[in-house]
Amino acid sequence: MSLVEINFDGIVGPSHNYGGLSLGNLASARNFGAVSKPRAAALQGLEKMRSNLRLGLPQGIFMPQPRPARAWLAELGTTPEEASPALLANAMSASAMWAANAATVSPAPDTADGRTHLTVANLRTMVHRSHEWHATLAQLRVAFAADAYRVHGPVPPTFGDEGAANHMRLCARHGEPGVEVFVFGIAGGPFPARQHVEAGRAIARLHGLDPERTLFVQQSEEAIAAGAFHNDVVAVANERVLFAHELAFADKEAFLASLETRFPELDYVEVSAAEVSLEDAIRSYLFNAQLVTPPDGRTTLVVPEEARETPAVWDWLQRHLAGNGAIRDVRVVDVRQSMANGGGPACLRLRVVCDPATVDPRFLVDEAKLDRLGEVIARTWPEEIAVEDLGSASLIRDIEAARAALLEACGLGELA
Ligand code: SUG
Repeated sequence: MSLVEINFDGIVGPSHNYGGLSLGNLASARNFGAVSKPRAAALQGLEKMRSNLRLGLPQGIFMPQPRPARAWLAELGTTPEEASPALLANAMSASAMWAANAATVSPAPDTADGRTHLTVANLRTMVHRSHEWHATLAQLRVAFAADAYRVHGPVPPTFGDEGAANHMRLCARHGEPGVEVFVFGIAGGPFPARQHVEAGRAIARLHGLDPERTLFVQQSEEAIAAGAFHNDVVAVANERVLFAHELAFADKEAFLASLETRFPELDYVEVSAAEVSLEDAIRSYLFNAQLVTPPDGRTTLVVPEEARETPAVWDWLQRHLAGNGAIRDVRVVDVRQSMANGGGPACLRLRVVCDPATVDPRFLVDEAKLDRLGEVIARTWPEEIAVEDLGSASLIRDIEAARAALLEACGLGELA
């Protein structure tokens, strides 16, 4: 059995819009009311996947969810036609595209029963995301139906859980045992702390993790207050490397000391606040990058265009590359439509270390399949959506038909 890391990207759904629904997510607030471009957004996502395939990385996909979320509206005793504009907006978000919030994943080498465990995130803090888990769970159960996996329902919503966006794993190589780090928030200034420590503890128990190789670390209040609504906005880990902003964690020294005790090979790369302010880090999403190991072994950072456009960030990256730091290469991708809602390259993907032969092949892609998906999207995804039009009957028809066409192209009609 050969274990590799596969990035599963959420395909941007046909209802992608700027509803301004995420308190504490500065981009979402800034772009509230802008006209979205769902077709361009989904095609940008496909191009990011293509670029990662060309790095030699395997690539997976998740399907968009049914929107409007009719089942959720029905639980609330209403329908898309009758719901208030506010409820309808919460039923129309394409936020499931940010697959880093789909689940927390513990690969087989870390777990007591030698299976890969996935716990779907309850996403209870934001109304528009609180109903995602039903469709996500259904999809995970299809993609990871093999014996090699154990897919768990959400932890009780009393304790907020936003999935892999607040989880990091340090290991010598992906297929070897790792140290898992669960990051939680307590306070966030004016903004909510979305990840509760008890959610992480529950997941660690359910996944059968070794307490000696599991850490719980508090995110700094300053980072949340500056707009780091998930830890993956200020830190990212891959194999031996932890790449983080100086102000990411509440008690950095204690965290690094306990991590180094458990994982002496740690290669910690810090960006100081003097070099890159929290504001620039969050605006550019320097850390919401995919830190990956292509087959040539050169640790590569996949950053959004906004990182190149932020001088302090781009200068830092150039200095790091010139100094032969842990990050050997930087790739730039255009995911501007997602970025405008606070979702960078890392938000769009869920990492699963697994044997590709055990994954339902309908969730894996090569370039030819990306071409086919691109054709469906170019033909069926709405070109633009203005928030005022979310209730339009013809738009809703188009959105539902577009998703159905994609499911059919992927042979995943059972998710309808
Ligand atoms: O939960 N944005 C998402 C962005 C999630 C980013 N994910 C990670 N950091 N891993 C969120 O805030 C915006 C929706 C709107 O405003 O319409 C939104 O949900």
